[in-house]
Amino acid sequence: MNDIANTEHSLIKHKGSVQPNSTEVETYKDESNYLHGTLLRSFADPLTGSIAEADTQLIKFHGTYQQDDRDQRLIRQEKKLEPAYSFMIRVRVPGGDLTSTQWLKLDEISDQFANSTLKLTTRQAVQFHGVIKFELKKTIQAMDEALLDSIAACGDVNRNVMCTPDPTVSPTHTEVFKWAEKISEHLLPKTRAYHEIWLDEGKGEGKSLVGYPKEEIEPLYGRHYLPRKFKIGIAIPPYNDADVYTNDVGIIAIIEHDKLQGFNVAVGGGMGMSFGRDDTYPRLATNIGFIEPENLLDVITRIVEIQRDYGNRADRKRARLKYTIDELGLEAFRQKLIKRLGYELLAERPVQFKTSADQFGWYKGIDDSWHLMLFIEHGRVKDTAGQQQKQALQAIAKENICGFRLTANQHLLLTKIKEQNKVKIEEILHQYGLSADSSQLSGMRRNAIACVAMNTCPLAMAEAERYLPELITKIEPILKKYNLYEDEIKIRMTGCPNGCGRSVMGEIGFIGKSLGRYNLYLGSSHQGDRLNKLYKENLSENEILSVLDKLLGAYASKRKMAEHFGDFVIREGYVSATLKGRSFHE
Ligand code: SRM
Ligand code: SF4
Repeated sequence: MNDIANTEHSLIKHKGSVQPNSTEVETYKDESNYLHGTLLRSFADPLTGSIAEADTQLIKFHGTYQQDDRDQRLIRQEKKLEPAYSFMIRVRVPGGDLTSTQWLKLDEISDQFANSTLKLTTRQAVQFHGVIKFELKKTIQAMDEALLDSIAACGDVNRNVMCTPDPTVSPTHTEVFKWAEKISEHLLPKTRAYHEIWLDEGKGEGKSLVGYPKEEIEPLYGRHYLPRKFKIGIAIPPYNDADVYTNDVGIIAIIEHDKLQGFNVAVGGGMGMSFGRDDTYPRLATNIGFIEPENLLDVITRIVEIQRDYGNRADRKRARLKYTIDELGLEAFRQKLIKRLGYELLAERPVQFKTSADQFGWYKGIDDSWHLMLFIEHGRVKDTAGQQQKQALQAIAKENICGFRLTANQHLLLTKIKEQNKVKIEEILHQYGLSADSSQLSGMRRNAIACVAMNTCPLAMAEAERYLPELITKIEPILKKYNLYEDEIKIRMTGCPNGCGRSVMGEIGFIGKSLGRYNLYLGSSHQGDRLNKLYKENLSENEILSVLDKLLGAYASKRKMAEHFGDFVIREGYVSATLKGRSFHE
């Protein structure tokens, strides 16, 4: 296991790693003058690389987090230096859709202001890590030049809206994707704080408004915004690559005879929980009915309003919509929604999901253009000695011959490629040590997700992104031994139970307990409509390998035809099926 993973120093607590309670966060929002806070004063302070405590919470609404390099904590503490503060910026990319020009700009920014990597996230966004306080504004202005922003990419508001980046890209898929953009725009905060602070909008450089303006500037969110983050995803069956049921609101597009009929709406998904608190749990969104396209924004707005009015503002650990719904009762929630809408929801339409995985390699779309799904390990675009992924993608973007679609599985789909440009793309990939063909990789590696965790995430208890590739390398001989190398088995790892890598939706899920120790969860469905369940606790690497050897051996010898691993472990009784969030801990 990684040396860094075995050192204790990164677990030292720091300003920013201790989460403020609900009352504090509600007060910060209340006193922020609609997200202005004292950010300008914080940036002007030349004596520290950090910002004021209240501003660390407010800056999230602007898409930015204060972090410190956890690998350096102990060394700096011993030298009596302040932690190595820097900022993570999350770019808002509804549906993960970027042009070549935008990709080039993001690539340039990562070299100029960040740590020369791009992190493609599990919500189809892009993150920069390692931006210093004094260059935050320049970074956000550079993003703006490419028509990109980070408004509401974090904070107690609606986050990046996900949407299936379907490889076949039919006109109906484009129509559905447009809804992701519309929803994202519709639910953006209306305050001009972002434009004033970062883009110098208004008179004078980023001048804050004095006192509260008379007019209501947040008609939907109000001065206190939502009790907690809010997430929306859209899936287009049979693909559930947006892991639609893990969202506060999951929208499932119903397409019949190539025409968009409307959407099933599911509410109350969320992956986070806290160890030691069984009243926190992951939950999948529950279907509440079908709606026609013209009602989508209305329905979503009313759901947000209910969460705004009934969500728990006293306990941030139980503030997500999933708890609001479980507290009210699903039927009571539905009735409240119908009352606010003034019309009924129709009966949900039958839906069949086939997979939540990405489909790698070349695909032909209906408009004679091609799409290429590229494997990016845990979404970290970087150059290494063997593979210069970052340079390759930069070279492809410079050719301006395709679009860039980020996937919720942290991979990258190059879209709308003309037949004659396929060779060019293959050549560029080859030149930088890459291949368009991911079939050499094990099915498990292609189906792996890991959250960022160390060294930037302040909440990580264990490694994830820096460790899962190495762990899979050690599992692969076991897969080969049982002839399972090609099998698509979803494996996911997070460095803590917050669930950023949606590990409770892994057929094999790992959640970090402490450095080098993980809980093992089994039994999620391959198509993403069932949570997994705790199987073994606090395992070391050797224990993980030994447990997986037994499980995979049994799977290879006893599975039924085409039976997925997640279904097998339930049928064989290794774990019971988690049928609803509240029974996750049973
Ligand atoms: Fe997350 C907090 C990274 C997707 C649930 N998440 C964090 C922070 C910002 C840590 C913090 O609060 O200081 C992490 C920053 C790490 C870093 O250094 O970059 C972080 N989350 C990520 C990303 C980058 C993981 C990744 O490797 O891709 C994902 C960015 C998504 C995006 O573009 O918006 C990311 N986070 C998720 C998901 C998955 C999803 O949305 O599909 C979840 C589970 C779904 C859900 O929200 O229920 C998720 N993140 C959390 C939570 C727990 C929320 C809860 O309700 O309990 C936290 C902690 C919190 O909010 O207090 C958190
Ligand atoms: Fe950090 Fe935990 Fe999210 Fe991983 S799951 S990025 S460790 S908050």
